[in-house]
Amino acid sequence: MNTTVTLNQHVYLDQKNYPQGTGVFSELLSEIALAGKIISREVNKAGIAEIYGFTGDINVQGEEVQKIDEWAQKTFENILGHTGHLCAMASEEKEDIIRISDNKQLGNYVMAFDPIDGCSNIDVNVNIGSIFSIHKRVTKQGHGTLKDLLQPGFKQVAAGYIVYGSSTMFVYTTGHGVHGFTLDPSIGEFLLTHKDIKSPKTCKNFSTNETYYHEWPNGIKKYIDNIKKGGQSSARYIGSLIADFHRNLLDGGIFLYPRTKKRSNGKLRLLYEASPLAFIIEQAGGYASNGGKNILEITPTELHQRTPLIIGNKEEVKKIEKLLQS
Ligand code: FBP
Repeated sequence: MNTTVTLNQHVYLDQKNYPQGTGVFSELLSEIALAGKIISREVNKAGIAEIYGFTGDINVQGEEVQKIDEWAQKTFENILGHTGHLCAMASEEKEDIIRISDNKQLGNYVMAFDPIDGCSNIDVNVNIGSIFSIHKRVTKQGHGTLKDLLQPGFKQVAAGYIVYGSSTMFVYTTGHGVHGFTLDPSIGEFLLTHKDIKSPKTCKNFSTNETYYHEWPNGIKKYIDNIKKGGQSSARYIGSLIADFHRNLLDGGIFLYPRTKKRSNGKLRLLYEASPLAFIIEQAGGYASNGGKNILEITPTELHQRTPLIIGNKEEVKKIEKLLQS
């Protein structure tokens, strides 16, 4: 008989890997999962709930704010701000640090998150996702500061994402493998369906927006030209990072959003997108690079820093690093 393991049970057991486990992670991850369930419910009825379209505001990235993005932002902020385990948060949608309310308890962790990644896809019913990254604070007490949030990825203590697709999945790591859970809407629980995910050794897919081909560095052009000649990988690009990443994680592949002439630092954000996914892929046996350096070794200097991102099959990412250096 198959044993059913819920996300909460799994996190609780996972925590035993830490000699000083206090139950904090169990609570944090289960609150993130709660936010995910609420967002999933709304995403599933987005058309009916009238949350398609824009609010009329422009966010810190200079992009029009989608209604669903603003709504998901508030959901994360409200739920996670009440846990008592965070001393600060940062979101792709907010210019500054999100301060925990003065009447709430402060904890020892900080969380960076992207409430909805790829939200421009929601109006056309394409998979989207939420991403989170947790660090232990480095300041001693009080409200968290930039110092707590601007830490390199290798210091993350947990990272994960929720993908809102044909089913809703929660994928996380605390540095002891990568585990995936599928939401059973009939009981409202995430159940373990993908234990100890390992990135396949074969590179079945390559995912990139080839519109930028003429703006790419030569190394990237060469790599993509070669991969096409080889004929062993298929082009698969959804244009929704979590959807592309998730498919490649399970199926084998590589995702590239390199620098271009117009975007010398790429498009994706280090704190909210690249760094958490780099932690996950490394735990699954893959690798993430900015083209010259391991993403996890980059120390951010600002909250909304962008980075080129090449992530997935380790051998292929290393190959690209070499091409870019030659
Ligand atoms: P947003 O945060 O504005 O949604 O941008 C992120 C993203 O949509 C990723 O999900 C996706 O991988 C990428 O941008 C697509 O960019 P492009 O349209 O340039 O290919």
